[in-house]
Amino acid sequence: MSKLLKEKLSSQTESLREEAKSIIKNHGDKAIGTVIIDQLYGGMRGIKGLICDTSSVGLDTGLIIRGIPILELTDKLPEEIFYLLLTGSLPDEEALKEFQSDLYKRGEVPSYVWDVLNAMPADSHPMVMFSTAILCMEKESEFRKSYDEGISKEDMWEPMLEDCLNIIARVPQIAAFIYRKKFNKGDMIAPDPKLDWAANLAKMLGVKDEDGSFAKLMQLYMVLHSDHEGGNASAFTNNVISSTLSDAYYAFSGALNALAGPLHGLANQECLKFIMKMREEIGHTPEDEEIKNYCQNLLDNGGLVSGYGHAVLRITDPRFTAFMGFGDKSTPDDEIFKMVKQIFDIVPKLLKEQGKAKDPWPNVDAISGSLLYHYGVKEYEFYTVFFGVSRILGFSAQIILARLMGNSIIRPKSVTTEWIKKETAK
Ligand code: HAX
Repeated sequence: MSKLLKEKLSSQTESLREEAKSIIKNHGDKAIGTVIIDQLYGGMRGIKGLICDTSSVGLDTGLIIRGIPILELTDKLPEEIFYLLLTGSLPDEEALKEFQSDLYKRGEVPSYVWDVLNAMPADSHPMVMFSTAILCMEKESEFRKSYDEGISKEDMWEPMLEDCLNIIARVPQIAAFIYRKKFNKGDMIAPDPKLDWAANLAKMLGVKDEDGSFAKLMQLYMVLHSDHEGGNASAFTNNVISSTLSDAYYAFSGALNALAGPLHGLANQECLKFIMKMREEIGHTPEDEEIKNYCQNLLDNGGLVSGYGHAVLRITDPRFTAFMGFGDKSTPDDEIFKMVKQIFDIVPKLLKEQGKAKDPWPNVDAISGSLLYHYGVKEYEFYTVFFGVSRILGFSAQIILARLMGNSIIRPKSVTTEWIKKETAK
């Protein structure tokens, strides 16, 4: 076990619990908002109903991790980001080294996972394979074992931490296995103890990377996708499942299934698909006017421009900006990357003119695929798996803290249409 990480968390336990108790005691009955009927029909959008301390997303700031804007964290390692998400501060060198070596020791994936993945139909989506791989490891859960042995509520965060660290350590290998199996890339590639978590993922995928820039992309990718507060569809699913005292294997598998929807994490796959289709239908690398006409036509026919719009943001997603900076440096002449930039110049204006989308700006999914494609990961069905590997850092931090705080089971109230009709008739 990563001693320094556990000690750090342990030392915060009492004050965090006292703080929550005092807030509830002194302000528990204060209203912090109203709920209007529109929100019941609109996916509960904007209703403040959860506490999540790992990160926040401001409509005009984007992702902020423990008070630090994401654009100030782009040179960090995902391991450092996990430490920050969980404890509120970045690790020093000693804590980072200890944490990395702990993760490496936990990295062995049970062999039955390979058997399960090998037995799946060849046309299974990589997200189905990923979610299944996590779920089939549930029998490893220390949390469930401890629960069965009668662990007290106060101590539940410890086996939850244990499970999460085991899963974090194993997902790069699982993702790489899925990639290599599904797309016939050959045998598994072993991890290298000298490499960090993201660099190991890059290595095990087997992508040609002579100058190490694909490993750098993986590092940035894993940092940018690590968390996005607690109310987005996958994080919410993760929180709901774990609030029933289900363990992390159940929670992550379920959360990944939510991430796999085209309005959420699958948008990165859909976005690249959209760009390739546009290029194919136009018949050549399109000029600005051709992109404008194509997108206008799509919107006129009720289509969605994948990678644009957001439930919370009202600015260009800073994660998009970070990827743009990477692409400008590393892949400036790439044809698809250039199309992403053209679309960025054109689509916000079209969405504003259409006047439906509340946020006409690009989100992270509008660009991530173009960079992966440049480095030879052309199988866009796989892209959401990268998102999931990274987001498991945030899922983990959120449910470890939820158990540490002893959060209640999540159970909002639903009402019937009849009830609404009666209320509005009053
Ligand atoms: N293209 C066309 N129309 C869009 C649009 C887009 N990119 N974004 C929103 N709209 C439309 C909506 O479909 C909705 O239309 P109707 O009223 O006809 O139903 C209207 O504009 C209002 O929607 P909104 O309130 O602005 O957006 P929501 O909060 O309901 O949904 C979404 C936010 C991200 C789901 C939405 O913008 C969307 O579908 N975008 C494209 C898919 C996408 O990029 N998803 C990834 C989001 C980031 C993420 O979660 N990554 O994992």
